[in-house]
Amino acid sequence: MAMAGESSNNNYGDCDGKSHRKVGLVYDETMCKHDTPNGEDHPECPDRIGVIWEKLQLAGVSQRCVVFGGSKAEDKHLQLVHTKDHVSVVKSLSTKKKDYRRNRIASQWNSIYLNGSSSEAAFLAAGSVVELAEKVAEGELDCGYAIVRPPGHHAEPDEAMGFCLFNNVAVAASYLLDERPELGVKKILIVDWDVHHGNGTQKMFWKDPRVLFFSVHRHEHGCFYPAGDDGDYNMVGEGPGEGFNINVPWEQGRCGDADYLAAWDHILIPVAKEFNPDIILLSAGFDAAIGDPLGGCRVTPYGYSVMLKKLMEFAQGKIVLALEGGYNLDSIAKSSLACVQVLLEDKPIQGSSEAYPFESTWRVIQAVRKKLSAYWPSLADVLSSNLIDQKTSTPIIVFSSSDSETEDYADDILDQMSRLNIENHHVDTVSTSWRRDLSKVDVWYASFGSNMWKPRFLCYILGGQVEGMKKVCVGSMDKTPPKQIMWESFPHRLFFGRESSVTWGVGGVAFINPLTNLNDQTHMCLYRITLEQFNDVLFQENGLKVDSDSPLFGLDTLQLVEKKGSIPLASGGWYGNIVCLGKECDIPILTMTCTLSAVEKFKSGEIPLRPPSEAYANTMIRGLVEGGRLSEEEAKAYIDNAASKPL
Ligand code: Q9C
Ligand code: ZN
Repeated sequence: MAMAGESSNNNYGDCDGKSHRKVGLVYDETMCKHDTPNGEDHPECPDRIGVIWEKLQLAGVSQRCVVFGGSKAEDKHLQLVHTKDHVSVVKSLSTKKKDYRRNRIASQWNSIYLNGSSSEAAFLAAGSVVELAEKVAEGELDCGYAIVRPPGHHAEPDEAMGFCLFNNVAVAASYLLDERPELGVKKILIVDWDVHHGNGTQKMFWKDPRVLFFSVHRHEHGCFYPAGDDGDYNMVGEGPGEGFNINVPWEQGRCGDADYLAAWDHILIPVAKEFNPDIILLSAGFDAAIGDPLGGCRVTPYGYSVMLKKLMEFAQGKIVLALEGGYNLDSIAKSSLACVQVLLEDKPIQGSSEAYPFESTWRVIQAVRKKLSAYWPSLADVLSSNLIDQKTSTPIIVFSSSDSETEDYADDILDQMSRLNIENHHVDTVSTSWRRDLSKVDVWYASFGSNMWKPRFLCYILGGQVEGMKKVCVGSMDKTPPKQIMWESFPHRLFFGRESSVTWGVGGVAFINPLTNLNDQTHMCLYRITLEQFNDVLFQENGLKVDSDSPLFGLDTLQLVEKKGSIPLASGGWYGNIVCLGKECDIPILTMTCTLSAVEKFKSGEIPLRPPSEAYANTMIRGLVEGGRLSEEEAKAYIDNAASKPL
């Protein structure tokens, strides 16, 4: 509660002694009423804007902004980009008495649902972006964020699509250019970072050089929504608008901060400098965010804040964000908060991203630069090989090419969310110290289970998933592949136990008895990696996050295991015991298995012995065969033997 004498409705400003920018926010609960007609679940759900608003309030951020309720768009403003017909069809939706009439209309469009409140919400969404853009253009506000739904960027002149009824951002841009010339807005940059291509916006300004449209989106050669060639980088605009349409079409999902920031640094920012916009409108979908169920990308709140910050260098910081997509409620709330904090300029951006762009990202960026260099001289230089050598290669991934590939790895997503959350930034700085030391020491990691198949092991280094796995690996922080690989046999008993695993489903996984037994020989594939990477493998094998601020297995423990041969770790996981199998080239050979006490429990039956699943056994067989260690028959017999003998 505010005390007497204190201003309780101090909308923005210097309550903490610092000066902030005047940031507008639009939020109106009425837009929550647009919903599916029968109450079925849908990703574009009413709660989306509610959770964002709640987050901003709880963080104490909305209180420092100037807050507006929505206002309805006027027909004549909507008709700047939409046909008269389209505007009147959307308007008529509210007067339709029966759902089935609306359902009929919805079914003529692609990916649209409608209810009795859809029309009102659509008019409010568009009108709110218009109002906010007007206030920023006038200088009454420095910048702002319109938390609106339904989204807009898929809506075309004469049709709704992709959850969008009116093209909110396009309406606002045309309003400034055509209806308010006295405001002096002559050039508008529209940036669309929604994971989907802004096909509607592209169409509306296709021949218009006053609007530079930049869309970065998952494209997959035209297989990702809204499928087709519209989002291709060859689509540069036409007539006077030629060169004023820029598409950055990702060839794959899983793009993250590094990929987006590379597109910013090597395409958008240089072009924006040349274009020199009077204002920026941002189609701010948050469905490229990590954890989004439709996007399959990995942009973090930190990534969004850096992208936004870079845009604020233009047009004296006049920028208007309008919410587009974004379907993970937690992700969109956190990403929105990060953006509003940047708009407020109230603290430095904190966080870090350790990954490099994908190889395919550099390919796309180079193609875009080449195509657009005819119009934007700053894109003409060829990118240096030092730069594009900094990349993450894509491991073998078995994914569907649908618009969702995140279902299978919720756990990893949650791991990464907490790791990369801007509120947890300190983790990165603390954890780097042990990493620096351990990155200088090499070890041989001796694998005897599925990791014998190199592509499977590489998932622990590069991240990813191969055939047979039910879960994606996050990979190591250091993605350098193994420096050397070789095979050896060791006198330890191989066996299979546990009912099921997260990665392989029902069936046992491989262990060795930490004690030697000269009657047993276990084939192992040895990978020469750093001790830092070994820890990241250990974390992942034990279901732990890789962002720990201390290693599981440090230099002191390395010394100890070389002396003792076997030591248990405080991992709590199934592979909580390190065994030193000897040395090769003066480098210790380490493996990870269960503890001695677990072996006793396997023997007593307290923990079950179980043969491996087919997928797991096949992965081991592939490793042994492709590694040239055994023939297929030999490999099969070897595993059958280990799986059937009593301990
Ligand atoms: N296979 C926005 O993010 N998906 N719209 C349809 C059909 C539609 C996304 C999938 C995705 C629309 C604003
Ligand atoms: Zn989208």
